[in-house]
Amino acid sequence: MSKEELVKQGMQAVLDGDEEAAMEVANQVIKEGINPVEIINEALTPAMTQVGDGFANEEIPLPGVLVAAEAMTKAIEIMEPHIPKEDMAKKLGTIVIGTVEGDIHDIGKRIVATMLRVYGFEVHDLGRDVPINDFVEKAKETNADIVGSSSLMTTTMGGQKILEEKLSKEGLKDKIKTMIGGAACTQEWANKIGADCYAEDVNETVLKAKELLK
Ligand code: B12
Repeated sequence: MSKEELVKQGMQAVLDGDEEAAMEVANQVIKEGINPVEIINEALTPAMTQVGDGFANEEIPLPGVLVAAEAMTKAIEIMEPHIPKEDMAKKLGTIVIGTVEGDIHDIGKRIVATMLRVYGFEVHDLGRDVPINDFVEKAKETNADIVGSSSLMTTTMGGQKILEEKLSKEGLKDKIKTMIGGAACTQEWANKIGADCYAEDVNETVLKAKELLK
């Protein structure tokens, strides 16, 4: 099957929230020797973004979002071990990432974590609903270069400000760069709290993470 056909089917599987179809596409991608990154970028992420927008416009109900997220996650789980990894010797840096306390949205953060790994970063993904202290402790433990936090809700983005304050208090702001992302965040918010950078999507995240470490 051609890549174009798999992109089309992958998109449709996520839009329909069809887990079986998404897994079938993932298996086909591996069988055809296609780089899974292309399918994640060209099919799964745009489809999930479309579903997210549909939910925001009240065109897609909540269960529709959940099945779409599940279909996407299953496909990524199958493909992730087959993503060509950069030579470990070329490790670009260490990143601790997570979704802030009180916030369970993790689809975008997981995509970001996967892609950062693909592009040569050592990524420690703390998951979602992560206490702010855990970001700081993990960063110290792993000697992290960057701490990335995701927040999709206005009610939880305050956690990112607390994170900046805690890092400053521990004297770590000079050593560790911070990145923020997720639907609630903007460049203005990053400026306001003193985060080193804001990235709107996965491609910008990878680019800016590389820039931060230059
Ligand atoms: C999917 C979804 C859910 C799913 C989450 C499933 C999961 N496992 O993640 C479920 C159904 C569980 C859910 C629950 C809720 N949700 Co919801 N949800 C969404 C939705 C529709 C899509 C989010 C998504 O996955 N988008 C697709 C991904 C690919 O995009 P992304 O997350 O933005 O990630 C990209 C970038 O932001 C960036 N990025 C992401 N993280 C990071 C991190 C770093 C460091 C960087 C650099 C970049 C980066 O890169 C990613 C890839 O390109 C959004 C709407 C929206 N437009 O965002 C609402 C939305 C975020 N939810 C919302 C709300 C209110 C809720 C609930 C409170 C609903 C309720 N009443 O129960 C609960 C929250 C529970 C909680 N405590 O967290 C509101 C938040 C409003 C606000 N301003 O505060 C939104 C905006 C919907 C709306 N318009 O009302 N939700």
